[in-house]
Formats: sequence, structure tokens, C-alpha cells
Amino acid sequence: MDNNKIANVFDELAELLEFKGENPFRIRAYRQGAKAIRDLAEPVAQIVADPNRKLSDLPGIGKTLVDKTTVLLETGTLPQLEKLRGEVPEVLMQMSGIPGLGAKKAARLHDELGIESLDQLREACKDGRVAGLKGFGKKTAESILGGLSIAEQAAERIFWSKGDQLAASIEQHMRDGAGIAEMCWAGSYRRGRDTVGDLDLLVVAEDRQAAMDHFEAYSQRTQTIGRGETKISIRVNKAFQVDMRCVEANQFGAALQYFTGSQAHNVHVRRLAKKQGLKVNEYGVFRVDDDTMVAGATEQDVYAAVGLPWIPPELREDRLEFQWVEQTEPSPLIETQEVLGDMHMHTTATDGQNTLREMADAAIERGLQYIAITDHSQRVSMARGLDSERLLEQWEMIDQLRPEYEGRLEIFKGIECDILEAGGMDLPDDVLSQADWVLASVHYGQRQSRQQITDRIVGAINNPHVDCVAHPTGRLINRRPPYEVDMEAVMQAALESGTLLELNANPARLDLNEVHLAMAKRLGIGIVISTDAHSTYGFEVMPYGIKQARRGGLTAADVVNTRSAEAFMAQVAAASE
Ligand code: DGT
Ligand code: CA
Ligand code: CA
Ligand code: ZN
Repeated sequence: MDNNKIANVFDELAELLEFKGENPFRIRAYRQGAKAIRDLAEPVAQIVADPNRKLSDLPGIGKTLVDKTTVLLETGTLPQLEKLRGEVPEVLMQMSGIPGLGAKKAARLHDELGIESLDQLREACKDGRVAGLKGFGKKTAESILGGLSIAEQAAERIFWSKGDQLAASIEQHMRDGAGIAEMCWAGSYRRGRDTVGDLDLLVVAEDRQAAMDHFEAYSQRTQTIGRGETKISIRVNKAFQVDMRCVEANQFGAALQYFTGSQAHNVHVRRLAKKQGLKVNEYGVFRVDDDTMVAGATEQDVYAAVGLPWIPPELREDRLEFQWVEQTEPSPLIETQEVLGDMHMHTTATDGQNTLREMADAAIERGLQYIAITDHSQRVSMARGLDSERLLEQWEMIDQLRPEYEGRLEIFKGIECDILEAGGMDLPDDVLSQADWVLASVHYGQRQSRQQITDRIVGAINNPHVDCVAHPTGRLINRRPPYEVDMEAVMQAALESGTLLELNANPARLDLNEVHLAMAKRLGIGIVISTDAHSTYGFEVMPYGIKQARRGGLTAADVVNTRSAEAFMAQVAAASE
């Protein structure tokens, strides 16, 4: 059993226990354990097998989790899981996957209205039965309906980061098989879309049947949807589809170009080709008059044949790329290793899982040169947000730590300060003025009108102490739409005041999105890509932010935290003047 499967078991266990009304601490322990295992850089089995190491030394894994992991590794299942599955109706599990519908409400819908399926739930929301339940009301019924459609979309499209884990695992499996000469992912995954509908793999194989057999032998396959001469589709983990196509080596580039898409990009390329008497399809580039093949083995050849430089997959949306190629020397898009600082993270002072010192050490290990500690402000009471006093104490601690880290890591005194519902900042100006770095963010009152939200954010931007707006649109992919906010007004204000905008690299956020990033770049607004790490593992999400930045056409020059700590702070200081 791999880490992901074990983590899924613990998540399911937590979910089931919640329905049974179990001790919340126990439930949380399972969820934390699931996350810790999912985030591990090596197989859990390896640690268990090593007599010199203890699983319980890992943060977030207590004795119960150790025992259960051992049983899972040995037997592939848990008696407790099987038992609970039998006790909790499946529809309850489905309902709990709906945003805004917790275990308690789901149980009442099942018990009091006899809801046995999501279709029945939808009906009951529409015909007023849900609204009629005590404590539910019309608003709840409406939000459940909204949640149902979000959940449906979520069932179809997965986060890019999840697609990435699955792709890596399948790729590893395929490499173990013999006779694969070439292999590359195509589709939306290769383009780095924030969610992917399915995965598309292209291979060149000596023996196609053998390659397909091996593909079908993938351990997480649950079903084969279809298998033909050159294409096979399987289902993985119940819902997710993975396609594999076998192509000839001399057509690999053409197939890769075609199946990477996007469709809109391909339409544009074909139009350019046609003007030159060429046609492009998944088999190659051909002269229209005599059908001679002029390219096909590599993508470079295909693009060159129609007079284009090779275009990074992230740009292939027919949005920016045909301007990008017009540059005399198209500038390379940003790479993860160009990022030198991380300007958004949390510690145990609020809702982070690691101490300031642990975060600093982990940052050095990642090769970062500077970080800003940005815990929550007091309004975020759920996360024990900092009031002025506690914040000043934290900054004192940073002052004390600084000499120890000199020459290794610059630690900036920051804060993620809430923008209050009524407008204005959550901490007084005389405190904010002492910070090196102030992030402003909206966490409450997200459903206010467009005018209200826009005014709040623009107000924060115009506060001279605010340096950057964190996760500017507030979206949570598959879970929550962005706030109603006038981004043009926000960008105009940011431009005038020199305030920076964040690209939050958390794979569930990726906020700003690629379209807004391109807009910011065009206007010349500085972007800061940060992880919003809530633990030392949290730094790992940076590449997801970089993917998104590349989709927005960003180069290192557009991203302020690719500069040295000194240059970064010089720009921040210049904006405050
Ligand atoms: P997804 O899977 O919904 O996240 O998005 P894609 O872009 O991966 O779409 P998918 O898997 O249906 O197809 C992969 C690529 O293959 C797509 O981006 C473009 C190309 N493609 C697929 N079907 C067609 C088609 O009917 N016409 C054209 N021109 N291209 C297609
Ligand atoms: Ca796809
Ligand atoms: Ca596909
Ligand atoms: Zn944060």
C-alpha cells in the first residue's frame, strides 16, 4: 500500500467516525495523520521496515496511527474500517462531500427526510422539504443546492497537484514495464491547468499490446473503460480517467502537440499552417499539394515547420502565446529555482503546525534566502489571531533570532492582517508601521456586495502600511467561488500605490489565477508568489504557484521574490514613500 492509499483510509475513517459522533480529538488525529503520511517524501513502508527508525517520531502520528498503519501495510485493510462502512449509509458519506453540509446536517436529512441519494436530496431542496426542517430554512436549502453543483464538478475535475501525484505514480509504473521507448503526458495536465478532467499519456512502444497490458496492470486501476488498437482508457480510484495512446516514433511530436491542446491553440496553429500551404494533424505536418510529411518526430519540428518557436505548454490556450512568439527573443517563463524568498507563512503562534525556528530551518533547507513570518491577526479568532501585544512579542523573538541566522536566512517581521468587514485594518497603524511586511487579506464577510468587497480591498491597498494583498480573490477551487470583486479597480489601485499582489501557491487556491496574472503583468504590477505554508511541509507547494505563474506568462522579472532580500525590500520601501 502506498502513502496515498493509507492516507485515504485514515481520511475515510475520520469521516465515518464523525458520523458516529466520535471524540473530535480522535477524528482530528486521523485527519492529521492522513495529511502527514500524504506529505511524506518516502514510502511509509520503508520507515516501518527500518529497525533504526520509528514512525511515531513523525509529527502528527501517534501510537494508534502507528498500529493501524502497520496493520494496513500487512493486510491491506482495517477491521474497524469494514465495520464502520457497514454501519454508516453510503449516502451520508456522499452528502458529507458537499460543501457546506456537515455530518450532523447530513444525518438529519437522512433520518428525518429519508434521503437515500443525492438526486433525492436535490429534489428535497427544490420542493421545500429541506427548508421546512427545523434549523435548516430556505437559505440552507439554497446553499446545499449550490454545494451539490460544486460537488458534481469536483467529482469530475481534480486539482492539478493531485493529477501530478497520480501522473508520477503511473509514470513510475510504466517505466518499470519493458519496451517503452518514449513517454510524455499531454492534455490539460501538461498545460498546468489548475484542475484536470482526465490524464492523457502518449507512448512509443515496441510492442503496443504489451504496453497496454502493463498499463492495465497499474495497481490503482479499478476498471478498463475501453481498449482498442492504439488507445486504452482506464479508471483509477473509482472516478478518475486516464487515457494512454500508442504512437509511432516519427509521429510522436505531432501527437504530443495535438493531444496537449488546447483545442483553441491547435485551431490557431492550423490556421497559421494553412496560410503556408501546410496542414497539421496528430500524425504530422504535411504539404497540402502533395501530402509530403515535413515534420512529426518532435514538437520542435512541428512548430518550426509552421514558422513558430517551441511554445511552453502552459501558454497554449490561445490567450497569450501568439503575442509571446512575436517577441524578437521570447523571454523564458519563470522557474521554481528562481524564487529566493517566501513571504507568507504561519507558525504555532496561530494556526501553523511548526515553530518560527522550525519554519526558518526548513526554509534554509529549501534553499530560500529570506522569509516573512505572517501569522493571522486578532480578527481570525478561530486561529488564535495575534493582537498587537502578541504580535510585538513575536517580532521581538524574531529580533532575537536574527543574529543566529545572519548570512543564512533573512527573517522579516510580517503579519497577515485582516481587512475588517466594515473596512479598515484589523490592527492599528502604529503597529503596522513597525512591520517589515504587511499582507492584507479578506477572511470574513466574503459574501458582501461587489461594491463593499472592492471598497474594502482598495481601502487596504491605499493604507500606506499595506505592502501586498494576499489571495486577492478568495477562491477555493471546487469549493468556493471568488468574492464578487472588481479586479480592474483593485489593479488600478495597486498600480497607483505600488502595492504588490500575491499569487498564493496553495493548490486549492492558486489565487490570483492565470488570467489575472496576465492582467497584472500587462499593467506592470509586481507579483509575489508565496506558499502560505502552515507547516514545514507547506513549502512544497511552490511549484504549483510557479505553474500558474507560467500560465499567466510571467517571467522572473515579473515576480518580486525572485530578487535578493535587499532588492525586494528596496522595492517595498519605494512603494511606501
Ligand atoms: P481536460 O481533460 O478536460 O482537463 O482537458 P484536456 O485539454 O486534457 O482535454 P482532453 O483530455 O479531452 O483532450 C486532450 C487534448 O487533445 C485537447 O487539449 C486537445 C486534443 N483534442 C482532443 N479531442 C479533440 C478534438 O476533437 N479536436 C481537436 N482539435 N483537438 C482535440
Ligand atoms: Ca485530459
Ligand atoms: Ca483525455
Ligand atoms: Zn495565510
